[in-house]
Amino acid sequence: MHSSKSALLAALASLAATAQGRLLIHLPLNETSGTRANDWSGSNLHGTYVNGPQLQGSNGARLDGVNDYIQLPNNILRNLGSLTASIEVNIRPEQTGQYFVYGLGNTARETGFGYGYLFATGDPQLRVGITPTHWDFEAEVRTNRPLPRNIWKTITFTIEAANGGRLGLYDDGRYIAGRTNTLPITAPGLINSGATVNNYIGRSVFQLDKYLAGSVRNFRLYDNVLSANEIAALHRPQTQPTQPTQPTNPTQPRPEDRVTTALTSISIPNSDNIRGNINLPATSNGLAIRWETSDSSVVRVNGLVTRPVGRDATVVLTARVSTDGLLLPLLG
Ligand SMILES: [Ca+2]
Repeated sequence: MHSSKSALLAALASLAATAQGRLLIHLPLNETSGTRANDWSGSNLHGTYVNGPQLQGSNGARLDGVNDYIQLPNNILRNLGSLTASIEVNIRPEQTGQYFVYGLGNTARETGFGYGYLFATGDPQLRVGITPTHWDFEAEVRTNRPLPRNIWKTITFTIEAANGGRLGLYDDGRYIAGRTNTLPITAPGLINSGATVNNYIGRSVFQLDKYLAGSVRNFRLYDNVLSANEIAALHRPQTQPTQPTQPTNPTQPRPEDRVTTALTSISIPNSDNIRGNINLPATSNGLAIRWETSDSSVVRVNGLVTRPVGRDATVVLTARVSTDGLLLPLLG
């Protein structure tokens, strides 16, 4: 039984030549094995999975809440005057205590306390902040409620240190809060003159804090404050839970139906406004996908994007799915 079909999947209409911020790091956290969290930004700022988180592909990295975290490279805040940091997090009900979704900065050796850092946490309210020194100098933004459990949330934090300074907090791409205190805002790059070694996802810079009991994916760091539209585009619709591997109905679908279902299930986040590399899925509905591109100088079939200079570009990606059972390798 063999069926083959292809579909014109997406016309990438506005591959913007003029983004407001440069993407410094993008960790999809979609690995399924190994200890390297690959950076798709092109900066080669890969992270490291520590203490064995469960790597669940498009469902992200599941951190156990005991000691799992992702170590980011040293000094990633160096030279940053402003930034946008964004992450998707799905926190579990078992999370208690003080914890960070991510913390970038340093831990004081003598005390085990954070000293110079920025962070996001979900409790007792969703909150982000930055301090050049101790916690009581955190310039912060907070909401009035905790991060909800068992749902993917896109949390985006902006720091604009110039022009008097501004902080922003966005929930699923929507601006929800401005400053909630009046402490001075530090440029991220001024934290310990840019030398930071305790850069974590899923772990606090305070040694006694809890670890994150939740899943994370798509950590992004930009070197400037993105526009409201760009931040809205970082949020993607809820990904459906993974389909059960065994259908409850014993009747096997016809091959052509499986192919059609696989093709219609493919989606590319933000395909109308591509700014970084694209996460092109290798499979859909259990079938391998073979990608073709109309312009490999802009978008390669492995999802690597070379942004055209001074113009927008339209690239047609074609997904080809068949039931011949061969897992076709993605070509570079
Ligand atoms: Ca562990």
